[in-house]
Amino acid sequence: MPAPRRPDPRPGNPVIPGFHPDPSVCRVGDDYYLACSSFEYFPGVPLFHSRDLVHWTQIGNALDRPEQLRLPPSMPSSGGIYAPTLRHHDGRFWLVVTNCSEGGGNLIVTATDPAGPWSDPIWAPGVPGIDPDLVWEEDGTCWCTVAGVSQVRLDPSTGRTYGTPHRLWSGGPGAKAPEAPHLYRIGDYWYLLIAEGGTERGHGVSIARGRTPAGPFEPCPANPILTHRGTDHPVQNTGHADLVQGPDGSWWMVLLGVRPGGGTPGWHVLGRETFLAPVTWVDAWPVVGEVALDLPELPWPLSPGPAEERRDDFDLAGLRPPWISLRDRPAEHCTTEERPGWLTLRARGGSLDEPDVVFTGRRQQHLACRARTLVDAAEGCGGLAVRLDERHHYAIEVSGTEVRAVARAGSLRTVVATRSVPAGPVVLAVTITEPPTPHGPCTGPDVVSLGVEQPDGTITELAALDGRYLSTEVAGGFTGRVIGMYATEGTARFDWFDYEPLDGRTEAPSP
Ligand code: 6LW
Repeated sequence: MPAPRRPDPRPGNPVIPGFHPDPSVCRVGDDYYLACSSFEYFPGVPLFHSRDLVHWTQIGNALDRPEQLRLPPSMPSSGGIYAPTLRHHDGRFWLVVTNCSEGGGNLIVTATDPAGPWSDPIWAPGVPGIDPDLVWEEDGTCWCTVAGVSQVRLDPSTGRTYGTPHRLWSGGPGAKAPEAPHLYRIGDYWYLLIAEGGTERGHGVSIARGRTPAGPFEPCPANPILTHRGTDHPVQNTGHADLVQGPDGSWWMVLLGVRPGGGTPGWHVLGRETFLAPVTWVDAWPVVGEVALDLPELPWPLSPGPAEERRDDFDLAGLRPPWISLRDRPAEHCTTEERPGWLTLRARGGSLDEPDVVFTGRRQQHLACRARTLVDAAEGCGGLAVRLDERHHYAIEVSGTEVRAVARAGSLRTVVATRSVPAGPVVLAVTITEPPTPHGPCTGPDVVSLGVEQPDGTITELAALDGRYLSTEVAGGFTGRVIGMYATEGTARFDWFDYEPLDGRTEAPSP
């Protein structure tokens, strides 16, 4: 049975909580930058900045214009943007990533300021797979390495490839899914870091080294250099890593992991999160320290965490970087300019069960939290949802004077409860808490409560639902929960949205 989760520590791991998988990191001077996958959400590829590797502030999204990212309306969840690599070379940031949707492929964008703007995409159709990595030799030759693991020479400024892709090294015998390659020149060797075992409980990180970027590669005798498979560590599925060296010469690994909760087999609900681990070197091989919830002392002072902005009043012309919309964000369906100080969402038909419902939200980043929003649905139907995908979500919505709590799990969809409310704007609330103790082997990971706030501030609960149905172990896929506002009929307007951690960790970035 999985070990019970501990509450979120402060400061500590995960360093970027919530659905932020496949981290790729680079450093320029004293500044670190990190990019993650984003799948079916727009804008794509969230970008973070840090001075201490622990506190990260989202500074933008690399793919934030429709010319850079088009996701077909019918694309199911967990399609779209997979696994970027972020590097700094020759005075510019280079980001290579795969758009796995129809009409997509591997693309490169560049920027001088990682906060943007990023260039239009340079397509690289000759790159033969997902999880692309870029590395340069001293003479400027650039290699692109992909899952499998294979490699091709590439001109990243044109996307043109040269020669046929060649196989490098596929990890340990029998391990599935050799992927997430990153190639580095460190000292006298070229190191090929990969993930293997799949992104589930068998996940791990292995490494090999060679004298040239094309190999041959000699596997590390201590492989996998990181895995939590078969352990009761509170962080599971550890893998998909990237290495970075601090300005003081110390080495660090960023990686993805999950925090399963509840009984057996354990359900993780926040998606794959970004963790940090120290790295030392023995005999020219990296040794990964513990992926500890409470991080060890760092060799530099911690910088202050990002400013806490729990409430978004929608008082800017656009939306802050952490807001993500499903597949696209055309102004006619999602805008803060139509009624200043409000987010206006205009439905394009469909319900939350459709892949292209009009939905804008933020990642759930805390195991326990509360989100509330003031909605005016006089001209339609809108609400507040905890969304894993189109087949797994819980929502509280208002239409006229009726509030409904709705649950969708797999092919079952139910209106769980309804309540009459006076005409006019209403505050909808979602509160997520750990399940009551005692826990048993069948206890779910959390409880999702859907309610309406009364004028005196108390919340009337319409439904309290087992959170396991909004977990990756039930729903499948690569994402995590996103809490957000939606419109399914006419127009719904939202005056504010606030998100409050309830588990003691307060410094995570908020929109
Ligand atoms: C990604 C692969 C992986 O392409 O999951 O955990 C896939 N690793 O490297 C989707 O994130």
